Amino acid sequence: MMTPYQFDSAIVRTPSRSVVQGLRDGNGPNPDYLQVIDEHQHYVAALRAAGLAVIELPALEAFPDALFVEDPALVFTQGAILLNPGAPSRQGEAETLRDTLTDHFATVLDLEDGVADGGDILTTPQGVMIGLSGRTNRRGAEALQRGLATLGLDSKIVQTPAGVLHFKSDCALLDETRILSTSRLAASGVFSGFDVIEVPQGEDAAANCVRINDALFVSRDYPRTSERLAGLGYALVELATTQIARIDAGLSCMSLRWRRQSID
Ligand code: CIR
Repeated sequence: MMTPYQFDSAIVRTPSRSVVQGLRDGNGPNPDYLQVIDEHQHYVAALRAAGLAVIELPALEAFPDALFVEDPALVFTQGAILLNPGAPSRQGEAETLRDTLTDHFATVLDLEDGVADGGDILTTPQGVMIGLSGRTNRRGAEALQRGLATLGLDSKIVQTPAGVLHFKSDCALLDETRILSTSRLAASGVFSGFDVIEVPQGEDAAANCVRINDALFVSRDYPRTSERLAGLGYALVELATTQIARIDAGLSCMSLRWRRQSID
């Protein structure tokens, strides 16, 4: 598999005013709409600065969480897969991406069974990991394996820790050999064969960073994680995530990223 953090293209979606009603675990405060817009605009600017051509889709008031385009679809050089998000309020989001994906990919597959969220999918040089979670069930994961196989991609099904929204809420690929992970996920042994960097205690939400070409996008709210990663030589792009964190989101969630041509 090609290096899975080299990208030249991305899809994002402008936040809607309804984002203040975005799903969250618990009864925390609403995010502020204008501040979400600000966080999103800085993120899009960082994608462009990293060299990506960014397709910006319009806000969808009917779907408060639709700015998190990572969840309703998967994209690869080889093709795209429309998923079936596990949260009932998000299930219509996949269909809203169909035309855009058809415009940019020769192959667009549909998840044939079950539910699965893109936030549960980690693409590594060793294959695609599919985390079972409250949003991705076994039927969805197995259907996804069939779709990935159609695209020529190997995958395996793993478990997301209990109480964690998505597999990638707790981990990210840093480079060909390294994974950033929370201690609770690393302890499950899913990353044997990788060099695992653990997120410092108390900064679990920092695990949802995203490597894009030479840049590592990290949240500026987790200074000990940033210090650790900078010390390892990564070129950090620090971004505000305080508002999207109120609705359980992080940096990977706000884009679908791919490379048009394989570089193998
Ligand atoms: C949700 O609960 O679906 C949204 N409020 C947050 C989605 C975050 N997406 C992700 O981790 N990939």
